[in-house]
Amino acid sequence: MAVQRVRGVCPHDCPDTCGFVAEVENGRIRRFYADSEHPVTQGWLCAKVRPYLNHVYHPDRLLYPLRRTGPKGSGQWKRISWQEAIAEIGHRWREIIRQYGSEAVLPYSYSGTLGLVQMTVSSARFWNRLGASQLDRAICGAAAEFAVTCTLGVRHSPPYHHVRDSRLVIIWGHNPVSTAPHFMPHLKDAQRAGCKLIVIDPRRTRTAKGADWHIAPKPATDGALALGLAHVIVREGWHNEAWLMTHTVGWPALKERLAEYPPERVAEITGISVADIIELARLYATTTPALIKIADGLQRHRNGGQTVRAICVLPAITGQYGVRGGGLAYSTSGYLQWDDEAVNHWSECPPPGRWVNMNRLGAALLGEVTDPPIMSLYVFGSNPAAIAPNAGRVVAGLQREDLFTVVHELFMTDTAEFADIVLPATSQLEQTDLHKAYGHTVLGYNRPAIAPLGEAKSNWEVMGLLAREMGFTESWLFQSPDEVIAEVLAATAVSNPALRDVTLERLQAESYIPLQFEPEVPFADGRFPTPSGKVELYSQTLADRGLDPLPAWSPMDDGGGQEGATVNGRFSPDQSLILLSGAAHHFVTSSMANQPDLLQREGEPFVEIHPQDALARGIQHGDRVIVENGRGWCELKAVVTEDVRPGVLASPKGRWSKLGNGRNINWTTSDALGDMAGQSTFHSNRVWIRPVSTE
Ligand SMILES: Nc1nc2c(c(=O)[nH]1)N[C@H]1C(S)=C(S)[C@@H](COP(=O)(O)OP(=O)(O)OC[C@H]3O[C@@H](n4cnc5c(=O)[nH]c(N)nc54)[C@H](O)[C@@H]3O)O[C@H]1N2
Ligand SMILES: Nc1nc2c(c(=O)[nH]1)N[C@H]1C(S)=C(S)[C@@H](COP(=O)(O)OP(=O)(O)OC[C@H]3O[C@@H](n4cnc5c(=O)[nH]c(N)nc54)[C@H](O)[C@@H]3O)O[C@H]1N2
Ligand code: SF4
Ligand SMILES: [Mo]
Repeated sequence: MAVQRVRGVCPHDCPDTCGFVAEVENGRIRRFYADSEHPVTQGWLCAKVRPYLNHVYHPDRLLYPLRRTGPKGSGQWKRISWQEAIAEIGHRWREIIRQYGSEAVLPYSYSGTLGLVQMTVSSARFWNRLGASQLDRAICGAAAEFAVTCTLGVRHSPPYHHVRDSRLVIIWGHNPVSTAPHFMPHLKDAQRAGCKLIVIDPRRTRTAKGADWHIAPKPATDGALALGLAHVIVREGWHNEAWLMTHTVGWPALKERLAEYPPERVAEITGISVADIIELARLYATTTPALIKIADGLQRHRNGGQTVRAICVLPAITGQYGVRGGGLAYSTSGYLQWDDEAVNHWSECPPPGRWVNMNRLGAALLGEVTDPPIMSLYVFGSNPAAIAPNAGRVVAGLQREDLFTVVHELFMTDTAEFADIVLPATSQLEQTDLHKAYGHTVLGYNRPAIAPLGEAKSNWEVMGLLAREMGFTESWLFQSPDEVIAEVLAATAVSNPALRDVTLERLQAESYIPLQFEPEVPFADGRFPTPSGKVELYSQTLADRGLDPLPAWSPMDDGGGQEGATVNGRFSPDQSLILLSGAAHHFVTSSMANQPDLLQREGEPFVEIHPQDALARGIQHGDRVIVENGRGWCELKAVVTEDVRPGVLASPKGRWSKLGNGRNINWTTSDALGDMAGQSTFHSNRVWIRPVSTE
């Protein structure tokens, strides 16, 4: 039989949204590789997705629906049919809805796939029609998205290759070697042509190792650093007063505010010397074009929104917005927003249910959300027991005997272990979808390469089964994936000219369609779609919400949850450290963290600690250590290294608790919300660390 080449798109939470090719023979994929014709992927995939066939054909793939037969979490299951599974879900939901109302059902999904059909529409239409609780999807970048939108009006970002025109790049709390790898070849070329790279991160990341200058501030002090740089720039007269007068609102007020951030004070807050602050300000203001590149890790702090606001100030005071090779690179999401009504069909649904912040899952399940309480949880495309903050509370919530939990998954994850019903999900190679990206503007169509393995079904297919079971009849609940794509494309094209000649048929024929947006350099036309039409250094939107309308810095303020601690004596404030848990190089959060080959490359779960901090606690390289606070604890291997600054620990996110000793780093992280948009605050995490041997 002939070999078929099928093009697809990487579904994972990554700005690169690569194109790939699967070669299929007799219904099985023989080869899988990067598409050399995809303009961003350019023929290579990252370390995580290169061995993707091991993921898709993993012997642990869930292939049939399962019903729990023992106590929750006991791992006792019985295979059932899809018909039985759906009937049981319907039966339980009808009972719950009769007694508590439909808001007692909470769908929980996030970034297992970023596709239009399998994520966006699958987490909208059916649940809206049901009148379920709405999930506030604030776990990742909510504060930065809000802060950037308040300040600049929209999330527009230059194409990766524009960095070739930069003379200076500041990568700020972002680790693209691991998290946006296809940016790197362009940056490397720029560096070879003389561009200087500065990385600001408390940890010497893979990205920082390739920098000319690595600056390691204390965590959550970047807002002060940014305002300190602005202070110096203005004091030295390196700012662009004319640009500020024309393109911004609130410059006089901000200028006054900057007086509060002299380098001496900022040095105290950040742990960066006065001389370094002045030198950084000088380099940034006098080497142009200068690009500042951020992502979301930076703002996963209690003060994360204001941190991003402060950083947004810098390209404004130097007049760098709209300059090719300069400005701010954050996200391209704002270029293409799917038509809200076509995605949601709000107008044909009951009024939206109350909002539940996904960062508060544990608390919500344990009684924070009442009237009605959450009586059923439906999880898909996410692994909250491993990835949500304050995991001890999440797991306690999942253990509730009276909670009816359904998990739709490819694998028996930490979360699926607590389900009443487990449903098998298709992988990207078995489903249809359309992907926009947050790092570029190439639209990609994913065609299934193979039939679903076992009895696996896609998210959208299950939504149709559930809709029928619940007695719904609206045709938009039962469209094929291609029909969903065609409807949303057509509706979005009405207001977005870039989509005018993009059709399903073209996508099917061409697979990848690079979209063109004007101007190519963000804000080169001087237009900022804020209420004032200018860069809002002073934001009335923030003032209206009772937030500080000017950028500011406040301390991060996590107490380590000691309030609930039973081991008080252990937690003396001066012994505490701040634990950062950013991206692992070989996983996408918890996706792929069950792949033997990738697990081997990542090594056993570890925590990095500075030699000084290790010495003070009697910790040696390679020791088993307990990382703990009032919220919980987990056991890791100590890596003693100067790659983290004193006072800081680093341990990558994404580990499956069940593949270790039952707990991962999120047993310590905080479920407090940040200063803007209900943001998660994973990195504002005060912990204590000790060798396992000491009690
Ligand atoms: N390989 C890989 N790629 C991924 C992911 C993954 O898990 N693995 N996850 C994907 C997802 S969901 C996302 S949202 C993106 C995130 O992409 P990034 O934001 O690039 O990744 P993070 O590692 O979360 O955070 C970046 C850096 O922020 C630093 N940081 C934390 N707190 C502070 C601070 O206060 N100040 C400063 N200056 N730096 C700080 C951390 O040390 C970390 O190195 O990556 C995506 N890509
Ligand atoms: N400590 C700490 N924790 C963090 C973070 C941090 O910085 N530190 N970062 C947070 C961030 S930024 C994010 S975005 C979240 C990400 O957390 P999640 O959104 O939960 O992402 P993943 O861990 O990748 O888990 C996705 C799950 O979806 C499943 N899946 C994949 N495709 C499909 C599909 O088509 N259908 C179904 N039904 N399932 C599918 C996968 O098998 C996987 O188990 O993690 C957060 N957790
Ligand atoms: S995870 Fe990112 S870099 Fe890796 S294949 Fe997917 S889109 Fe490309
Ligand atoms: Mo994320």
